[in-house]
Amino acid sequence: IVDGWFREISGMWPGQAMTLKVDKVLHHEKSKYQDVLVFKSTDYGTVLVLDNVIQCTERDEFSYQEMITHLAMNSHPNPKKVLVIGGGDGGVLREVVKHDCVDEAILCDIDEAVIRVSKEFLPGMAAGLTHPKSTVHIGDGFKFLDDYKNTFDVIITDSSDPEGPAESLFQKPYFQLLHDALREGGVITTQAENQWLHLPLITQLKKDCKTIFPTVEYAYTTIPTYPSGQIGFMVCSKDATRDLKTPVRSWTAAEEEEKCKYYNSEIHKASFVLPNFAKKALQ
Ligand code: AAT
Repeated sequence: IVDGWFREISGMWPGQAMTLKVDKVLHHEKSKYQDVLVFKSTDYGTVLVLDNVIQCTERDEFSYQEMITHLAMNSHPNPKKVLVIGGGDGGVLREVVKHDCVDEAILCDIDEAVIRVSKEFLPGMAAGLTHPKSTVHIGDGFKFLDDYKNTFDVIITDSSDPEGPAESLFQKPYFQLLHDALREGGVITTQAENQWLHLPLITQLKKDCKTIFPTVEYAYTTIPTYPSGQIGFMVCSKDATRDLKTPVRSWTAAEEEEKCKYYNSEIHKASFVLPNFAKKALQ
């Protein structure tokens, strides 16, 4: 923070940096895994930052949390058992339990500090952590997954960027674990970075996924406070006949408006439509 502004400077997005005006620093600590900062911004509500990278702001988090969740959930005919890797703020769990068919939602985040500070400073997201259907584990997602075979209908990886504790969650062995932890017909989504900044990484990720899953697609959402204003998702299914671009379940228009601020079944389809430069790279 310099002169009252937080600047998101990182080698992962060279030569550019999102800048947010700080009203007040609410919390700052070094956890076992990362630097954890929470501040109140002047215009984006409360902001959670890990290792100097913005994880969420109260103003625009719904775009990311709704899309990473409902793209997977609505690509499965009847998800009952759902796992979230990462997502310690609770926002993805909050979205998962909007689906009445869900019996159990389990979350595994590596850092207890994220869960603790979210409960204190981000109650709108942390509500997902204490929902009656939710169970929270603290641990490395990679190691956690290794203990489960043929168990989950949907697995959502809401992870931080590949520099730091989430590095293994972007590599091929992790996707094999995801595949094996799914039941038949299972679906995954993962945080899959930005097409303007990380096209080689996304291309490699898609290639790796294709060797493991029969159906693999990249989708993206718009979000002002993530680098370059967008973030993508790798969406994969164990079912070769599943068309991930078309939801297999949808809420009524009235329900969609009540439940979601960003996601609807039209935007589900549209989020897979890529500009030519990305489409070509990901072919
Ligand atoms: N919904 C908020 C967005 C996030 S949070 C990413 C979470 O992943 C953090 O809580 C972090 O503690 C957790 N995490 C990192 N590594 C692991 C791991 N190995 N196992 C389990 N959880 C992990 C993502 C923001 C994306 C930012 C885009 N620039």
